[in-house]
Amino acid sequence: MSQGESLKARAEAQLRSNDRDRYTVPSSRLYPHQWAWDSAFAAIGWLHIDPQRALLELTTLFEGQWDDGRVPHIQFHILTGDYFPGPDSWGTERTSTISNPPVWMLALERIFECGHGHEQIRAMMPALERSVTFFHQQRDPLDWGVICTAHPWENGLDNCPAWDAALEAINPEDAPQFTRVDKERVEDPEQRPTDDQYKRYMAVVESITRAGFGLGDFAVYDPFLTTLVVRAEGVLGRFAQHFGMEDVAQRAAQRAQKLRQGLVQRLWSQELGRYRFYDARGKSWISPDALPAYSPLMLGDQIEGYAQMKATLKADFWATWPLPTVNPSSDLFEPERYWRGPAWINMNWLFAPELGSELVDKTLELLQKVGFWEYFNPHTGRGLGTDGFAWSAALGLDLMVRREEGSS
Ligand code: 2M8
Repeated sequence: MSQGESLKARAEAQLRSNDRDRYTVPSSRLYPHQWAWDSAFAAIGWLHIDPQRALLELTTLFEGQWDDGRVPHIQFHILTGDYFPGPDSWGTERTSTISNPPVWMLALERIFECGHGHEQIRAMMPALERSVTFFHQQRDPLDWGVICTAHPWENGLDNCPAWDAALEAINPEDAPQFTRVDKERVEDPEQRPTDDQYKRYMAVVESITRAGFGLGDFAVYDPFLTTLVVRAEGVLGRFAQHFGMEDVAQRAAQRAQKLRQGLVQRLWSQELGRYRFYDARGKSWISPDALPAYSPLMLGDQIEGYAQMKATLKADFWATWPLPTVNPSSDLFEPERYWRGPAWINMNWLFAPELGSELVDKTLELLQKVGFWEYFNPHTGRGLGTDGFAWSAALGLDLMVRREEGSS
């Protein structure tokens, strides 16, 4: 068996071990429920094993969609009490109250372009559109034409330095009493957020509940989430065109255009050569030299700053095992702490189409050597967080297939 074949076989075995029949858990030990963006990434892996299983992953995900369109970031299909915060803490029966980057659209596009699920996707079109319009309707409090994230857990980069200032303004004492379970489930609790950060996360959850599940005390305009909403609109538009739904295609194009303009007019900084975040509650700019600040690169070479950002990523972010989530030369860089420096396979997958085959080769080499860890020290390659992590396996599998197809 070649190295590639053995990595494929291991990725398949990993996904099967995280499989809960209708959905995939990110990690059996640390994250034993259905997370939205993890599930979408898992579907991309399932596509290469069993396309019907990939579609089932996403139809299960949409069972949890709220009437206002939001796809909740966690669904608790089984009430096990083995994850904190569970539904009681969110004030719901079965879901969290925030959404996640709408990468389910990217997963559906990958399934669609491989020739599967056309009828299911056609039937899902109204739900898909609502999953994206939710962000326009409920995540733009200043009417800037950009999307904000309502909780560090909403855009998924939980511990990213972009949230530090806005979290500082949250009173940790507003959080109810709670006991964390995550720290017992990783080898080294130092790789997880601190207790103080957790109190602030929970205080933000409380504020969202108080706001009737609208925006609470945390609202940070975010180039990463905005970029992924633009990409989701692009997929929606292409599906709509394929199905002859001209009005949907037109609406998606208009919304995408508004966000592209908003990104450049509101968040681009010529001086820094990257995009900034803006704290809509504290009314202040946040400009960490972190990977998500470069994410509009994913929108292709028509976006402001494309060449400059690409050059920076290929120079400053080109660690032994790219891509670090914070520039290694920045004071904020911590190579082993969750989203503050480590490399993550989903970020590599998202950036790979723009950064090319070297990134894909490095990513696959890392997975081959180290295994399907949650995140990786970008200098040493050490696997961090939990092992047996679904999206590392699923996206590794997809990168392998793309490399073979010559389309990475
Ligand atoms: C991490 O987030 C959860 C909360 O949603 C946690 O720390 O408990 C993040 O890495 C997030 O991006 C990911 O979706 C989730 C499950 O893998 O874990």
